[in-house]
Amino acid sequence: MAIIQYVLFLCLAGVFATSNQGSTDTTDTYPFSKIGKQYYLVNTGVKMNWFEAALVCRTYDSDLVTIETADEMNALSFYLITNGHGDKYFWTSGSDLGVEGKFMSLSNGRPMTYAKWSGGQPDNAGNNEDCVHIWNINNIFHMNDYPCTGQGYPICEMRRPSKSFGEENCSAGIPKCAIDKFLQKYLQTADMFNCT
Ligand SMILES: [Ca+2]
Ligand SMILES: [Ca+2]
Repeated sequence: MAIIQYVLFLCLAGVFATSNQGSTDTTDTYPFSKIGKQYYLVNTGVKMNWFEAALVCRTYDSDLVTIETADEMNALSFYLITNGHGDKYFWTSGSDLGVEGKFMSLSNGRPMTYAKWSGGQPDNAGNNEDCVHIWNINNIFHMNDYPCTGQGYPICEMRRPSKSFGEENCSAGIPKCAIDKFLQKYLQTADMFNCT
């Protein structure tokens, strides 16, 4: 009898472990903190160059921050100032490494849609400023192009779930459902090129 109870216990433990994995993904945000409407990891442990900062964020399955709106910029600026980081430089995902003067986000591969440059920036000083950091000018953080090999701290942005797969019939946090939707869309698109 004791063995049956033990087996039952193991089965139930397995069920609960599985159900825990599949639920409440959205509340499991550690070590990211909510700043404004999104989650970020502001890493002020070690200064590093832009390339290292991008890699650090990847180790957290995240990306260097792409600041997309004035609200996002203001929320980050307020957080950094009020938490005693007003004297530090922080890396963002922006760079014009590919084509001089064309600032792109390393995180999403697209042109930067928002910028809050400080006065006279971007100036590509010394023909050597291709990475975008934020720095504090008069108690508000602004953007500046800066040498990619310069030093700063990473701000990593937690990835948001993609909404492009038609999630109306999918429960949140079930990757297989998203993959199924993606494949459906892909196959529909592929059919367009099938002329036979
Ligand atoms: Ca540049
Ligand atoms: Ca500059």
